[in-house]
Amino acid sequence: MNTTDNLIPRPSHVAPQDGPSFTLSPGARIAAGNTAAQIAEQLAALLRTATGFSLPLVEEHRPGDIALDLVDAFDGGPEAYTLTASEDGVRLTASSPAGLFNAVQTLRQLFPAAIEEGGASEEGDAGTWVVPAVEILDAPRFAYRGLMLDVARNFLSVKEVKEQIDVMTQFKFNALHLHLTDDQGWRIEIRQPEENPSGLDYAKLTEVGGRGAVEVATAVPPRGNSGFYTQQEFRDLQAYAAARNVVVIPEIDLPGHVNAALAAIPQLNPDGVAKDMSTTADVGWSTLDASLPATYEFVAEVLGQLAAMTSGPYLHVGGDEALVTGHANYITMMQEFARLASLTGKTVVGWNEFAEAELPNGSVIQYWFGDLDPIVRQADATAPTVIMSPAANTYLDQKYSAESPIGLEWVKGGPFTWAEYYNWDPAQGGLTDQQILGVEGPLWTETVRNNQQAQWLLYPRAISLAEVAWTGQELRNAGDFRRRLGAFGERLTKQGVVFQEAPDVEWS
Ligand code: TNX
Repeated sequence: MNTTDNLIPRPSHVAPQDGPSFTLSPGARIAAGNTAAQIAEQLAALLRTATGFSLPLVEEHRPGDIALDLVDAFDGGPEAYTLTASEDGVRLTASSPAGLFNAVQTLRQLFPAAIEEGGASEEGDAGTWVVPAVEILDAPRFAYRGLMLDVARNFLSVKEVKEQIDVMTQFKFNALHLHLTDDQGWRIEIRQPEENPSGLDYAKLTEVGGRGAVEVATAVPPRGNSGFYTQQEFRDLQAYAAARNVVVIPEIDLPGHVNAALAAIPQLNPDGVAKDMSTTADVGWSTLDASLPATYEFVAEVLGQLAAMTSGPYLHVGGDEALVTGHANYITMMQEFARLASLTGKTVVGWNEFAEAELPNGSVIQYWFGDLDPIVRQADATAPTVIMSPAANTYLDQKYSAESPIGLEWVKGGPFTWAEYYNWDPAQGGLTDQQILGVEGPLWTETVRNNQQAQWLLYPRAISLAEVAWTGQELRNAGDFRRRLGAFGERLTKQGVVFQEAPDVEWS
């Protein structure tokens, strides 16, 4: 029988009960009020596929059912939940759909691994679907638990990104940062505005920039995929994510990493001549020009449209590796870009370099490398404004070992396995939990060409990050995590998820 101690991420309180376990029977129903119906339907869909039971949605529960309850007050915030399972039924409670969604992910892991199998099973399987008797009380350590996909170097279609969302959400990730623009590609439609003083042709961003991609000899195939999202597709993607408790954070990388824009729009160049598109994986060689009025007009328009099509509260303005931008120009531009971004009503996010500029109140700093001290000093002491992505603990694009066929290897301290991404505390260098919004693992895609390759770099390391972001430091233990990771292998395999079979893990 499945046990209660294989859960990932590990919940705050798990109390196995002595009484008889719960068995999902062919006549079971899923009970949920109106506001929880969407989550209940997702649970029903998952269970129907594996069990072949009809599992109708109903309003009132009776013994033998799974009940989802939205309640008013709740300790632990909107994402907290309780789960109780006994012979009588399963009951999930939370104060928000997000909390119920989390509860459903936990319940999924309490069923036997066969629950992950597509294709309804035989009738003789009634009796298989047993959940151990348990009481769980759970809440996340951090509000923001994210992954980043670099769709600029290598484009991933809406369908591919949705598949990534399907996998990440079972680990209670709730944020997906999309790196939409870079030197090699521009991935988001920007429409021609009515007010256009400098006569910029915004359609060229995707006409020219959307056709680009990176090219790296060791990648398979060497050239990345090109493409872009229409505004409609971007909205559709966010709706899909939101239904799964995932907020999308779009990034326009500024003022460096902008060659695709410089190639699309000649007026962004001081000589008025469009650059050529580039496929090199080099970084830090392009920049916007601080003295051109078109620069600010362009950024205001792009961020304005991006904010209008973004349902979440964040806009990411990049700010990393502006190595050919003079310092004063960098500060001038980043300050103005951050101001323009906050004028849209969104919370501004940027890579840690941008913290050198004067930022709107409440701006979020994504720490990835360098001196943490100034970030700690600048971080709001009372509000969570730091996302922790230290490269040596979170960079999912790095090789697992020198033999890894794909991945980069510039981050010092490697090789990077599930253990390096598990054994660290986001509250470091004087940062407190109160100052930390959360944790994010970026997947740069210089060497990634499809979802299978992406998954291989992501898993199992992203699972480490999920537990770092969710579970209190005092409850984390690498040895115990390794055991649970091994037990999870069977589920990943049944889901068809590609993962690196870390040699120090006993995979089921
Ligand atoms: C640095 S990390 C970058 C990216 C590259 C990555 C490769 C960061 C904020 N910028 O432009 O893709 O290295 O690992």
